[in-house]
Parts: sequence; structure tokens; C-alpha cells
Amino acid sequence: SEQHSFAAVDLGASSGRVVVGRIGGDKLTLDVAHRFANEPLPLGGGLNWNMPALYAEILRGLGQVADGREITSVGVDSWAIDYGLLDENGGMLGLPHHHRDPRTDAVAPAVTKRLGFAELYSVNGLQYLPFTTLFQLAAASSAAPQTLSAARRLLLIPDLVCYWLTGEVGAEATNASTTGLLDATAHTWSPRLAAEVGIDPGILPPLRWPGQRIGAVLPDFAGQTGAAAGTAVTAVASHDTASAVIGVPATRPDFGYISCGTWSLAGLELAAPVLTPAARSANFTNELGLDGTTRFLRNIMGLWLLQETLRTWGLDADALPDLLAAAAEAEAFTALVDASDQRFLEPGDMPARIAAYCRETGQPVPESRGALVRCVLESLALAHRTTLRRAAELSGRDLGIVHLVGGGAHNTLLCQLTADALGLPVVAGPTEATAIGNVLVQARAAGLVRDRAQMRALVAATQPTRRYEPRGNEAAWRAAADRIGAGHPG
Ligand code: ADP
Ligand code: LRH
Repeated sequence: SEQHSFAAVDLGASSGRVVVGRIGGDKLTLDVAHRFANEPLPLGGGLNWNMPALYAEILRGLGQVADGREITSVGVDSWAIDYGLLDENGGMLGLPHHHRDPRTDAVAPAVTKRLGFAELYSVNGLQYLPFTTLFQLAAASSAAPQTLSAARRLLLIPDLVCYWLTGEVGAEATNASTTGLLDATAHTWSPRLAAEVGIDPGILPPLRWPGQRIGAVLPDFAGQTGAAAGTAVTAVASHDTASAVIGVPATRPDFGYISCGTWSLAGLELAAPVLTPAARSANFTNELGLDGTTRFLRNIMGLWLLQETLRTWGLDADALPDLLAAAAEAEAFTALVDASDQRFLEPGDMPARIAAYCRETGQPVPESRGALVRCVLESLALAHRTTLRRAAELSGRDLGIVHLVGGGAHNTLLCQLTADALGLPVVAGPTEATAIGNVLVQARAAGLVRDRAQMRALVAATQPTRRYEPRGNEAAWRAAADRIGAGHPG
């Protein structure tokens, strides 16, 4: 049958890529056309995203993709929560802030106290994360009220990129669900919460849904990229985690997923949100997935711990294989940290923070680099266990298999430790599940695939994965879990 090509722009917190996915019949192939680093830019004392630089890389990537290939449409996804503001002429009011910017440190607890966590949770269903859009806006409305009152539109990162490509504004719903301003049950903006944090609800654009046509690539950009003018831009599940969950190659219903990159997002796909007091006090989030599903999950610090450790040591990713080999040789369970602890959120000296954590909790401080990396990976595996088991309990669902997707699927030690910790098989891969989920939603809009089950079957049949069996040391992992407690956030 005929093949169609789709371009996926996928911006992760540490790197971005422009990917071409080809779909036809029972085939799905993926080709990473352009990969680029995503380096935050400290500007004016804060931590910002360098959106102009990222946009230039996106244009470069789209240019390569368009070169000699017919693209049916383009879709854009990125990390969630962060946003840009447009003025009345459509100009961007400063660079978007990074969610690791400390500007929300004091504001988030104060706003939570004022509005009440139970009340907030009953509306937006979100776990407490100090950097949720609603808290960032509260911080902005006290620190930079003029900027906020000059704003005519608030656009999340993928929506901002789509605006630059097409001139059309909108708020894609899966990503809008991470702002704290979306009603988790009604799937509409909450003007009341917007007003509570000091913004004009009118700056929130109309919602749009995965699969909807956004518009056509503007002629001047078509000129720059070599893309055919008029190429369609399609709304995908623009929250990268939502796209990653679509790209999970699950073939049975009792699966849990871990989208493991800079963050580790561990949870379940459910038919409806779980807004119970138990889910709230376990700090589980209810984000919106494809077709109105709920992504019931928690944020775990993820490979950020390892990235910042390498940066502190002055090493780059080339050093990973040797470090992981040393970690595999290091003694097991000497020190463990709570990989959800907010003290690890901001950029900084991760080995020093881990050492401080160990001292505070009466554990030995990892002495070698191998021991420290072991501590990080065991702590992540433990958080994967605690989170997924809790998700199953809170939702009354069975958990029989775990899919780990994203860059973390390259980390064989982490995958094995995760299987051991959970006592369940872990299927690792695809590493580019997010780009695949992006492509699949475009393919559905073009009529090439039907539903989530068919999308996942296609991924399972076409993409390489690796299966890890648990090595059966439940007693040791239970003891480790007892040492760290339930892994509650700070
Ligand atoms: P994000 O989407 O958040 O930018 P990715 O899904 O691209 O993140 O994952 C990036 C992470 O994947 C890196 O921080 C690194 O820890 C891990 N990773 C990537 N390639 C490898 C590899 N070859 N071996 C081990 N880990 C890897
Ligand atoms: C992962 C992710 C995650 C959000 C965070 C800001 O890239 O989108 O789901 O919590 O970034």
C-alpha cells in the first residue's frame, strides 16, 4: 500500500530532533533527520529557554526533511508546563522561563496554601510540582506585572512553535492539562483559577485536540525551509509525555509505562481521572492523554540526576559507557536517595546533594564515581517500583508488564534494576517513542491508523525492543523501599 511521510518535531528538555516517520500498511519506519542540543540560557538572572535558537534548529531540520521528500504534515511536541507570552503584535515578550528557574520557590507553597491543595486537586487533578504553569504565572504576576498585563496570548512551547510556523494560535489539550488551569473532568479552561493567579483568562487560547488541522506552513517559512508552502501542520498530543505513551508498544491491557529521559514519568493509562484523597496524598497526577484518556503518573527526577552529575564532573555523554560499567560492578544497596525529592530539581552539584542526603539519613556516602552512579540508578529503579505499584493500587488496576521508553531505554543497567525492583518484565524501547507517538497521531488524521491499540500493535511489530526479566530479589528491594519510605515529595 501507499506510504505517507510525516515530520515530527520533538523537543526534549535536553535535546531536540526532527524525525521523518513513514507509514503504509503494516510498516512504520523512523529516521532522525536532525538532532540538536537544548541548552537553557540564563538571561537577566533567570533560567530561560533559548527559543530562537531552537526554532532555527527546527527550520534547519524541516529543511533537511523537505529536501526531496513529500511530507504529508508536520507535528510538534515538547516538554510541558513552560510558556511564552505574545504582545498585541504577536511578538514574544521575553524568553520563556525554564521550569527549573527558582522563581516559583516561595510562590508555589504560598499559592497552594491560599487556594488549598484539596481544592486545586479537585479541579485540575495535578500532583504538586512547584513549577506548574499556574505557579509560574503567580510568580510572574508579582515579579513582572507589566509584562503579564501586556500579554495578549499565552502559548505553551509546542503551540508557540506552531504559531511561528502557521500564524495560528491555540492550546493543544494534552499539554494544556499540565498548566493547572484546565479542569481535569470537564476538559475546559478554568477562568476562576486563571483569575486567582492574576491573569486575564482571555489570554488562554481556544483549545485544540490531537488530530486537528492547525493550518498551513506560512510561505516565508516555506521559503526558508524548502518545505512546500501549504504543508499542513497537524495538532498532535503535544505534551511529549502524552506522545510517548501513545508510542508505547504495549500489546496487553495490564501495562505500566515509564517515559524515561530527563524526567522519569511512571504511571498508567486510565479511562478517567482518579481524584480520590488517597491519590491526592500520594501526589499522583491526572494529565490528559489521547482520546480523553488519563495519564495517571508521578514525576520522578529521572536521568537529570545523572546528567547533572556528569556536568559537575566535567564529563560529557561519551563518559557514560565507562561510568555505567563501573556502576554495574559497584556494591548493591549501599546508599539510596528519594528520587522524587525536590532538592534535586534545580541545576547544581548533584554529587554534593546526594552526599548531603546520605549524611542526613545515616547512610554511607558513595566513595567512587561508580558507587555514586549505582546509587542514582538504584534510587531511580526504586522510585519506579514505588510509583507503579502505588498507581496500580490507587486505580484498582493490575500491573503485569512495564514498558520503559525514551533515552533511558539505552541504559541497560537501569532497565535491569527496574525489572528487579518491580519483580516484573521490563520491555525497553523504542527510545524515540515520543516522536513515534507524534507521527502516529498525524497518520491517524490522514486515515492510516485507527485507534490506540492498533497504533501500539504497529509499534510493537516494527520497532526494536529489549526484554529484561526480573532476577528475583524481592526481599532486598522491599528492604530498600522501607529505607526510603513511600517516596513522598518534600
Ligand atoms: P529528553 O527527551 O528529556 O531530552 P531523552 O529521552 O532524549 O531525554 O533521554 C536522554 C537521556 O537518555 C540522557 O540523559 C542519557 O542519560 C540517556 N541516554 C541516551 N543515550 C544513551 C546511551 N547510549 N547510553 C546510556 N544512556 C543514554
Ligand atoms: C517531560 C515533561 C514532563 C513534565 C516536564 C516539565 O519532558 O514534559 O512530563 O512534567 O517535562
